[in-house]
This record gives sequence, structure tokens and C-alpha cells, in this order.
Amino acid sequence: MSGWEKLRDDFPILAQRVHGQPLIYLDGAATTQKPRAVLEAMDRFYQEDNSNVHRGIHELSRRATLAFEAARDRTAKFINARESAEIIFTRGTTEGINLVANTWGVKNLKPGDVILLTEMEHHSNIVPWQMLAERTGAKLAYLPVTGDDGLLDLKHLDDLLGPKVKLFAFTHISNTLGTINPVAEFCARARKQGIVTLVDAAQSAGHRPLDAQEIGCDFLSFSGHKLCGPTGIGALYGRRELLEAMSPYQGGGDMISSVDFFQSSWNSVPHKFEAGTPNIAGAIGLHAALDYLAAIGLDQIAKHDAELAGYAFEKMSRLPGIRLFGPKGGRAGVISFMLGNIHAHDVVTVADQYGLALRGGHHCNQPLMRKLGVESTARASFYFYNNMEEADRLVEVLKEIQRFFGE
Ligand code: 7TS
Repeated sequence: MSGWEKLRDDFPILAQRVHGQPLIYLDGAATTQKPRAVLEAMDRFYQEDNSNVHRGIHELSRRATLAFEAARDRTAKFINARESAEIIFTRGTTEGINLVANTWGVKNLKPGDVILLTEMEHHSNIVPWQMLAERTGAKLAYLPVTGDDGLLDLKHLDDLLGPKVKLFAFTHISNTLGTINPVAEFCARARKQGIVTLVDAAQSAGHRPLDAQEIGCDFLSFSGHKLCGPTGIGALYGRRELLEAMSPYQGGGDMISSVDFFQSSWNSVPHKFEAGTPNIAGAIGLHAALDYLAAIGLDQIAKHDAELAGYAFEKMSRLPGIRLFGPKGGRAGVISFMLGNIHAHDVVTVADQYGLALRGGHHCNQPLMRKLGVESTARASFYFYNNMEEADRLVEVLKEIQRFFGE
């Protein structure tokens, strides 16, 4: 048994049958499964140390605070932040982006300023900026996707990074196309023009090594649940200089230094952005997930993702009438497709009967879908606990589906 096969045993959920068939979970881009180490770390916290953080002097509160702040240190190390204060715990990628829009964005944007996005963004990296544009009078602009190959039009990037652009926000990996964007290059080109950058790392965190300093971004947001961690926890990285100049996100307990009846002063960074009782068990679960991934090796995971997706993409491309989206090579472990004229929801519904968990829909990429001329796609997304046999089974089931629909 290979090392990868052994790792599957760490995921109790994968051992089950669905509709009488062994479960093949190919929906990690929506959320990944959780290894025992994560489940046990959270269980241990609730059984032994549960208490609130940053307030009690008693022993349990001391332990909870230490564990919560240790999770912040671990997260800082995971993305190579300069210091732990640059890590704000959030509910996930979406909240991190909203935090930047509502704090940095509200303070720094004025009518006529431009927020540059790309055509492959998830709704969570579009809608907060639309809301901000509405509030501030700023405008949105988009770096185009070139076609089914799913690459961004880099030739026009410098033209688009004009003097009115104040922010460039882009995804590292597309959750529909599997494109891996050259984010360090994006940041370098934006920085030359004094433009602030935000990386949506929802699909890259946990899939490849991430180094915020090497990428050179100002902000980077990701979710714990897409990298073997629990739901409801994520992190926003921000360069300290920017975080210091930003106003708080929400008001409440823990984010203040002192409160008077009519005014308050703020706690230090990052606490001024974390109002109220945080997701303590979530942070502890995230810590366990990051340790778990580090023990496997993120470069190994990236290699595994690429090999498996490359293998599946090649086999799928031989199916008659299939339309595959995204780059042919150098792609992440996400494959979107249309099986002839069969509706994506039908593909996913029938695949479910064979024990396969796929996703069908617009994947929160409606503008991109329109650009590609489709309403929805079916999507298989792979992680390190998936294997070649599962990719083979996917292709067999897709053939069955084609037969079933007479395609
Ligand atoms: N950005 C990207 C690129 C994503 O893929 C997602 C979630 C998000 C942001 C939002 O993350 P959240 O954790 O805050 O919800 N993507 C998907 C998906 O592809 N299928 O379900 C969720």
C-alpha cells in the first residue's frame, strides 16, 4: 500500500458506501474531508480545555488562550507571514474579503477609483467589491479570460493596471477552471503602480506551498474547511502596515482597548478585527489540519493533485462529445466539464447513484459561466486522498451516463 493509500485511513468518512457503492468523494473544491487528527483535536479541546479566550485568569481560560494563539502562530508559519499579528481569524475566505472591503476599501476608495478583478473570480471576490463600489462610487474592471483554456489575458494586464486602479483582487486557483494564476507576477506588476493586492487563496491553500512574502501580496484570504480543517474558520493575512491604518470591522467585545459611554479606543492588531468570542475550537482544528498537511508535505500534495488531475483530464478528453474547461497542462485538481448535451445536474444526479460525489452548477462563477456560454458545468475535484482507481471509475461512470442518456 502506498503512503497515499495509508492516508485514506485517516478519513473515517471515506470508508462508507453510498447507494450501495463505495463512496468516491470528488468535491474537495467545495469542502474537503477531515482527518481523525482534526476531529480529535477539537474533541479534546471541548472535553478538556473548553473556556473563553483573552479574558479569564483561570486555568482553563489560560489553556484555551494559549491554544488559540498557538493556532495563530501556526497559521502565520503556514503562509510565511512576518509575524502572527498579521493573521486575523475569520469565518473563511468570504469573510476575509468582506473585511478588507469594509475597512481598507471604505477608507481608501473614492468616486472614479477602479477595483480590478478577473473574469474567473468566485462570487465572494466579486460581490463585496460591487457593494463597495456602490458605497464609494468606485468602478469595477475585469482582466479577461481568453477562452476554454481558462487562462487570463496577461498581455493586457499592464494596460488595465492604470493610474485609477487602487486594488487588484484575484484568485490564485480557479474553482471552475483549475487554472493556477501567476500571483507573484500579478503582485509585482501591481506594486510597481502602487496598487494594493488581494489574493483569494481558497483553492490553493492546502494544495501547494503558500508564501505570502514571496507572493508579495498585501492581503490573502483562505478557508480552513477546504484544507482538511473545520468549517467556520479561516484566516486573512494582511501586511501589518495596512492593518494598523485600517479601522475595525465589527464592534464588540475583545476588539477594544477601552470603552466609554460615547467613544472607544481599539485593541492592537490583529485583535481589533476580531470582535466577540471567536471560533476557538475551529482555530484548534485548523492548527491540527495545518500540522497534518505539513507532515505530508505541501509540495508532495501539489504534485499528487497535478498527476491525478492530469491523468483524469487526459482520460476524460477521450470521451466523445465532452467539453473540458481550463488549461490542458499545468492545472490544479479541479476539472469542469459538459458531457455533450446532458445537463450538469443530470450528470451529478446519476453519478451520485454510483457513489460518486461531484458538483454541478455555476460554482458561484455566474459571470464566468456566461463568458464560457454555459449555464452550469459538472465538476470533479481531487485531493490527496483520491487515487487513480477513482479517476478510472469516474470515467467509467461518465461512459455509463452517456449510454443512459443515449449520447
Ligand atoms: N474563492 C474561491 C476561489 C472559492 O472556490 C470559494 C469557495 C470561495 C472563495 C469562498 O470560500 P468560503 O469558504 O468562504 O465559502 N468555492 C466553492 C466551490 O467551488 N464549491 O463550493 C464552494
